[in-house]
Amino acid sequence: MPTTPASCETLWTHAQLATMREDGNAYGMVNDGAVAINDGEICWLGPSADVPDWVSESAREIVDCRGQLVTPGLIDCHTHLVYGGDRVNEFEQRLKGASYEEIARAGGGIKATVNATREGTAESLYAAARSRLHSLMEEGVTTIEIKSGYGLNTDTEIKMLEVARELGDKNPVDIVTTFLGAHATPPEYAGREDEYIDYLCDETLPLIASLGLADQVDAFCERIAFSTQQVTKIFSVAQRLGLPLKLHAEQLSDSKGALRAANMGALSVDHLEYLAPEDVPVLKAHGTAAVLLPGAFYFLRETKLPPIDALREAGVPMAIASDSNPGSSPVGSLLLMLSMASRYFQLTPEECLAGVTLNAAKALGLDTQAGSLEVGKLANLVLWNITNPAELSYGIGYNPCRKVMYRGSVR
Ligand code: DI6
Ligand code: FE
Repeated sequence: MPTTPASCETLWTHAQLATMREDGNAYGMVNDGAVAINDGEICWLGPSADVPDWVSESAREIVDCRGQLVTPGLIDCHTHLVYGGDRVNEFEQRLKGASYEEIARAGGGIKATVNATREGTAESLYAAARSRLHSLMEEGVTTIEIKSGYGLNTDTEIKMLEVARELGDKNPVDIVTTFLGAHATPPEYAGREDEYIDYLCDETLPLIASLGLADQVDAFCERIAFSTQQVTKIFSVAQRLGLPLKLHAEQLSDSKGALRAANMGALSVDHLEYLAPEDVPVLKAHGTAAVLLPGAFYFLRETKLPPIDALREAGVPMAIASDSNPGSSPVGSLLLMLSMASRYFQLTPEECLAGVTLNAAKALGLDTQAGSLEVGKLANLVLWNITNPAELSYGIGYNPCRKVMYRGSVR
């Protein structure tokens, strides 16, 4: 039987290839490596000296990386990129002594952004989010998760998710959308939290699922937000609709949300400063990733550290994300999060890079197609102006990103 000869479109050679595959080598490194791309996917990868003839003979474009670092495209697995307005005035209040929780309880905080997001047109929300998106993309981000949660009514939640989808349609980046209706109680339901949850469960979430606007479902489990029982209710509906789960958990206190989410098979639990070390094995048992958000830790001047040693010891995948949002993490740089994760959380540079590649893919359930350089995975690659991957965590405010390939095309 004649077979179609294998061919490839692009070949990058002579790179320090930090594949991030779990092969026992630090960074899954291939020294002086080459990677071949065809039809948006990686079709061959190995030492430059071993490039097979079918690759070198068919490649239409060959890029000599001159010994520089190539990594998988970065993944920001937790953002609130779409929102109206800003919270600069609240920042000033906090500098004069008010706490994040006090401001939230006084009707500011998330609620202020809800008002601005309800008032914003889809066009204005798109324009503001696009500029934030581009800041992240300039550093080699090729996949971004975006949550709703500043609408808190059906129409505005839909508007946010449509804007997020539009960002993915119009920009060379993959967008994963998350329904976060249970982010806060809207003013019209003040004091009637359970009724708000029922509204989300009976009306908003089923409609959003039927429109295909959400890839996953998140909630904020916290004493200023929703209880584990309320979260369980919305998660049960999500499960019935076939949507994967994740949870903002243990950010300000230990309400055992992470345990509940892991027991329900959540892809990730996020924040985790107040997670009890003894609860960590439950995350491991259910394959739930831990998403660390050093930008919020920094911006809220948190001092309680997530249980990093316990997470590491248990082998829970640790992801790092920007949590980009106007209230607790006004962050436009994922690389800065690597610096913060290494300095505040003592993550090694290898853990930091895994946190924005393979482990971030795990937190989104995308690790079969993204997060590492492996044959058959998406051709999302970054060529950096550095040779040692540790420099990505070491530099503060540098952007050594030189070239980004997204699904096989340089953008
Ligand atoms: N935790 C956070 O850090 C963000 N949301 C959440 O559940 C903050 C959102 C905001 O303050 O606007
Ligand atoms: Fe968040």
